[in-house]
Amino acid sequence: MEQDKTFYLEKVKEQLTEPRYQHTLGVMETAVKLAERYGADTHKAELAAILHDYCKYWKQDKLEQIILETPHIPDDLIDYGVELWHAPAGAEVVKRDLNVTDEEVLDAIRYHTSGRAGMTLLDKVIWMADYIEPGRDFPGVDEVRKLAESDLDQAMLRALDNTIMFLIQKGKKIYPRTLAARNDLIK
Ligand code: DGI
Ligand code: FE
Ligand code: FE
Repeated sequence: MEQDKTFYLEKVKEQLTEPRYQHTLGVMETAVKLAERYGADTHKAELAAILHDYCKYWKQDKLEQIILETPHIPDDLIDYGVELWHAPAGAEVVKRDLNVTDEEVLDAIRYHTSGRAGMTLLDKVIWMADYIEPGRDFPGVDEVRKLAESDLDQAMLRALDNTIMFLIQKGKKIYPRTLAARNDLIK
C-alpha cells in the first residue's frame, strides 16, 4: 500500500545531506507547479520528486552492484559518468525498500538524470523540476525557468543543450540516452 507524503519525506531525509534534502523539497514544489501547469498527475509528480535522489550518496560499488544485477538496466551505464548511476539504481531501491510500485513514478526517477527518447509528461516534469528548482544557480538556468512557464519542450531542449555543452567542456562522455532525449525534441 502507498504511504503518505510524510513517510517518504522522512525516509529520504535519512539518505541525504541537509542541502540535498532542501534541493529535494525545491524539486517537489517545482514539480507540483509544473504538473498543474501542463496537466500531469500532481500526486505522482510529488512522489517522484521526493524520491528522485534517494541513492545520490550511495557508495559507487553498491550502485554498480544494483545496476549489474538488474536485468533491464543496461550494463554499459558503468562505462559512463558515475553521476548517472543514482537515477536508475534509485528507482530499483525505492521499489525494493519502500514498496513504490507505480511504474510511471519509477520511470520518472529512472530517467531524471539522462532523460530518454519518448519522455512522458511526468518524466519531463521531474527532469525539469530538478533543473530549475529555486536552489539551482548556474549559467542559463533563468532562461530555462522562463521557457518552462510557457513551453515545456522548448525548455527541455534548451536545458539538454546546456547540459550536453557543459559535459563537452568538461571533457566528459555523453550517455547515448541524453543525446536521444535531445534529438527527440527536435522536430
Ligand atoms: O542529482 P542532481 O545533482 O540533483 O542532478 P542530476 O541527477 O541531473 O545529475 C546531474 C549530473 O549528471 C551533472 O553532473 C551532469 C551529469 N550528467 C547528466 N547527463 C550526463 C551526465 N554525465 C555524463 N557523464 N553523461 C551524461 O550524459
Ligand atoms: Fe539526481
Ligand atoms: Fe536532483
